[in-house]
Amino acid sequence: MAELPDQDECVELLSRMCLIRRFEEEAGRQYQRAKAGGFLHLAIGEEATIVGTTSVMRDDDYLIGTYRTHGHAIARGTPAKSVMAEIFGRVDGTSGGRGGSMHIFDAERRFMGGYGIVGGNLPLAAGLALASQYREEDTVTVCMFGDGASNTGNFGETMNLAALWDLPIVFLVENNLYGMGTSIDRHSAVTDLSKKAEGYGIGGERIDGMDVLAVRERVSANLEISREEGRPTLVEAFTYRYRGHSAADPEIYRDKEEVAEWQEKDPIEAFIRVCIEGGRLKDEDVEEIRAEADRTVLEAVEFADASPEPALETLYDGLYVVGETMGWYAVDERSPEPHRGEYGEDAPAIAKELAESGAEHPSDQERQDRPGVRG
Ligand SMILES: Cc1ncc(C[n+]2csc(CCOP(=O)(O)OP(=O)(O)O)c2C)c(N)n1
Ligand SMILES: [Mg+2]
Repeated sequence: MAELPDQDECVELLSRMCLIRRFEEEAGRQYQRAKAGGFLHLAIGEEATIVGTTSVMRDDDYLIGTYRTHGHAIARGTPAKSVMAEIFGRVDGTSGGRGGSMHIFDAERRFMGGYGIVGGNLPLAAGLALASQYREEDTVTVCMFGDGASNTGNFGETMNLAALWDLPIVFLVENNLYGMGTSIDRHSAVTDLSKKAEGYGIGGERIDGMDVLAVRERVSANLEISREEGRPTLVEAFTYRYRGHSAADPEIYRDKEEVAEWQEKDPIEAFIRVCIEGGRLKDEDVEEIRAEADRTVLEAVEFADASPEPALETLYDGLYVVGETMGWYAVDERSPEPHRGEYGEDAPAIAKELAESGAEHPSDQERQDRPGVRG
């Protein structure tokens, strides 16, 4: 059993977990009220894995996650109101309202997103760690991803390079037993994910992701290995999401008993028990922590609601590639030279003009007439 930290640390850990839980519940409620567009993936049940990990990271370490990362940003210190405003698609959101729930990002706190492509954050994590190595900094990148992501080509490619180049990364698998509606024994040939990178030279260990203290202890040890020895490590944390994959999941792939069984091991309730038994917290402290989380989240909703939507004329700001891509587009039809709108200050204006002139698919003849189209 991991050692119980001092009272301040216990308050901090519980406060973060309660804030994330309350935030996620409210985000789900607001989604039902059509306050957010796109998808919404909640991490209720996974709080100990998230908070245990971030609580032992240094401020200058990097964290990168998936599309289920409202809590990761909050755990890293991003204000709840900025995360809520992003979910609402408002200008005061972490990505100016352009990313939404799946693309929370906070470079200042080194939370590097927020990605919708399953496994897409793995090679990016390698890039972050390579940057640390290149600059001779002793920062470590923590890359969190799901059990499902361990089946992607990116997983193998990233493990190989990370091991080959001795990159300081802790790969942290949030094994919640499902990739969408597919259980791990139906989606992964090797179900012990701590062993899945062994063939690439990266050993791993399994931990109880519902126990915040166990997560802290083992992630801390792995961070030190990656930092001191300059090499990748892998941790598989067993956790569980109580809600469906996304807000649009009817959950026909698991029964209610299974969910209830995991709820018995609730990471917040379990930690409260340990803190009370260990004399670190009293019932009143717990009540106050919950009330504070409630206040913060309700303020976050108010803030998000009052924040304006991005102005229409900013629609094309921040786009990297514009021009013909604003209408129909196929890679093999383009010539190698730069295209209209891909350079110069007039790019946003051209993009707007093209979009306004209609994005409908052109006729075959029009396609043939376009410059660079091979007959
Ligand atoms: C490359 C890619 N393939 C498929 C999808 C559709 N998709 C979204 S989430 C998901 C499951 C991922 O499960 P897991 O990695 O276990 O993460 P979890 O949702 O359980 O946190 C899939 C298949 C996608 N977003 N990206
Ligand atoms: Mg999963």
